[in-house]
This record gives sequence, C-alpha cells and structure tokens, in this order.
Amino acid sequence: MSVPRCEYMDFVSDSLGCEHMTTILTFGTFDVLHVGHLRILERAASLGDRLAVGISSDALNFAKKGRLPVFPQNERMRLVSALRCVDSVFLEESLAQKRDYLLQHAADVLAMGDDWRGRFDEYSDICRVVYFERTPSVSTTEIIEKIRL
Ligand code: C2G
Repeated sequence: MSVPRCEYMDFVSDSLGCEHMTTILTFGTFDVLHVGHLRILERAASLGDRLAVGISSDALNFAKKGRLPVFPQNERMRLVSALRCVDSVFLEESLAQKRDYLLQHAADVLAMGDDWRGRFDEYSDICRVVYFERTPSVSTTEIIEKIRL
C-alpha cells in the first residue's frame, strides 16, 4: 500500500507515543540579506516546529537571472543559518528537484512569497502550500542600485 510520507510518519509517531514535529520548507537566494527575507522566514517558522531553508546555488542563480549573486552560496548559507528562526539550510541546485527536496525533508508545509503564487501548487499533493505577501519597498536589486549610485 502506498501511503504519503507525512501520514506514515504521523502513524509511526503516534504508535511510539511521540508528538509529530511539523517541518516547514522554504526556498530562496537570500542575497544581500534584508528585512523582507527575515520577515518571510519568521512567518514561515511560525507555521510549525522546524524551518529548513533551501538556498539557491550560485549556478542556479546564474542560469535563472544571468548574473551571480553578490554573496557566494557558502556565505548566504552561513548568514541564513545564523538566524534564530532557521533550524537548517541546504543547497537548492535545481528548481526541478523541488519535489525531491520536499520528500527528503518530510516537509509538512512549503512556504513562499507571493511573487511565486500558483507556481508551486502542484506540490499540494504531498504538503500544504502557503504563499505570504512580499514585504513592500525592499528588494536586493534596489539595494544594489542604491549602493551603486
Ligand atoms: N521576499 C519577500 N519580500 C521581499 C523580498 C523577498 O517576502 N521584499 C521573499 C520572496 O518572496 C521569497 C524569499 O523572500 O519567498 C526569497 O527571495 P529571493 O531571495 O528573491 O528568492 P528567489 O531568487 O525568488 O528564489 O526555488 C525558488 C527560488 O529559490 C526563489
């Protein structure tokens, strides 16, 4: 019988008499870390017990945006993992592997900003998909432009 992983884990936890820990996953580049990034991570963490963050690799960013991030992936991972609301980080190497990442981390919830609204609904068969409103008036691109002026 094929049982979705979260239900199976609930069953095992219940049988052992332990509470199920709710895992939240989110993804992003988190380049030039700012308050918009912090706010989405805090709101994502508030949905459950553990927050794991997939940090987009430098190569993935180059493929998506045609430029490398200001801060390299190892530094972006260190900065995000130092935040109090984040429990763990991992490298997101491909957008196409999202389902694998969700299953590997036994995610109960996928949380993303609403600039991605609808783009991840296909994963609602394995977890809850939540979109949060983006924080207005702050973006990495605008910060870079301001520094350049
Ligand atoms: N964000 C936000 N408010 C802002 C800026 C960003 O809520 N003012 C959110 C985005 O909606 C996203 C997260 O912060 O959920 C990370 O944003 P980016 O670093 O811009 O992530 P992105 O390059 O869009 O990569 O697989 C998905 C990608 O990895 C997302």
